[in-house]
Amino acid sequence: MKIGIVCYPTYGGSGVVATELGKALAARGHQIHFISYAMPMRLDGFLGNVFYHEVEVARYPLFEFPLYTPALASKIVEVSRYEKLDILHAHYAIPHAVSAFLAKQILHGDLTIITTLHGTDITLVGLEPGFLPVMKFSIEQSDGVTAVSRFLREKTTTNYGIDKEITVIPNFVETSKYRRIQRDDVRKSFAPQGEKILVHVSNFRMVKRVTDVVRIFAEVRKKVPSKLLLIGDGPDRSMCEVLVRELNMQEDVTFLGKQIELVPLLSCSDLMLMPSQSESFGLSALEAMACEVPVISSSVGGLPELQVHGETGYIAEIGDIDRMSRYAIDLLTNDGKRAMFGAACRRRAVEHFDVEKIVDQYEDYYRQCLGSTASPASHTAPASP
Ligand code: GMT
Repeated sequence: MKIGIVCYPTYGGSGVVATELGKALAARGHQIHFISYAMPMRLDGFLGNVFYHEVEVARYPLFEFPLYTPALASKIVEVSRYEKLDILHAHYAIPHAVSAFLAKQILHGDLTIITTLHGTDITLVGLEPGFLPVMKFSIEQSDGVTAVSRFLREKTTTNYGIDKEITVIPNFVETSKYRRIQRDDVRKSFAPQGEKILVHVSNFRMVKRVTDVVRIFAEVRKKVPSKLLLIGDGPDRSMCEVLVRELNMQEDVTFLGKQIELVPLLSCSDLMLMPSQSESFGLSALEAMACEVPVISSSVGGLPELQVHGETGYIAEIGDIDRMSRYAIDLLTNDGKRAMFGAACRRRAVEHFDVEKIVDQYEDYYRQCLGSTASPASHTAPASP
């Protein structure tokens, strides 16, 4: 198949899922055309069957705001016409599903559109009165809609009153790449005295409650010699840096900023903290689980679909720093239990969320949508060996 993938290129789960999906599909012989305003973060190095089309947004003194939505629609039309796309897969509904709808109209319907809902596009941003009618409309107009968790499917149906079938296809991880490796050098550089290592990965937005991570660590550190690695960047990072200094923990907390190579960092971690206020799935928790790192998380959104309380980690109410700290101390002071949880994490990642299984589901879904839209011309190319 020839598949266009529209996504955000930035450090965030939806862009990561879109990029990893495209790469996996390309490896199966599909031709993949990424469309975005910058090169997606994980689209590193040359890959056969993968093409990248940059959306250029014209600037003009009259425009106070960049006109991304029509520029993206025009780019979709161009790529679809000249590359003869079978499918356009939009990741994150705002504004991608809107541009996709517009492009389909211009193409007289000759494009099958699939929208994947990821999280705040539904639970936060899309609910703004300024967006809601357009969101509802563009989701309903997509030929296929998927959501990354059952939670998100339910939210979409209830919040928008959408009467359309939404298929749940969970996020995934490449478990052959995301696996625990021996990196004593990395571990030693952060924890020279054999301290335990806690890790958090996010885009440091308010919903991630990164200050809770710092406060949990402050409690843990009173009982367990430990270090905290904070990976990622975003609006709340400065506030967290201030908090770390206020709590006089600079020696034990490292802000690593955005990192692409997560495996060595996750491999030397003992525990991941994800105390989010909202989380439709929690992709970075899954990546940690694949590397045998148990997770202490809040109970929100799709997190209980991902991890099993008392088996792959522990789940507590949002903001219950006390309980999360106790859970963390329990796991960090019990090596046998932590190893058992780590093994359960890996098993769960491999059995339920491995890239190959989930990409099978996307391929089936593409075929199903192509079948039901009965596009006038089929551009399907044979898969290369
Ligand atoms: O909704 C967002 O915060 C943006 C999005 C992203 O691009 O990071 O994250 C969402 O999509 C991820 C991939 O499907 C999920 O793993 C995250 O849980 C989800 N974030 C939220 O729901 C807050």
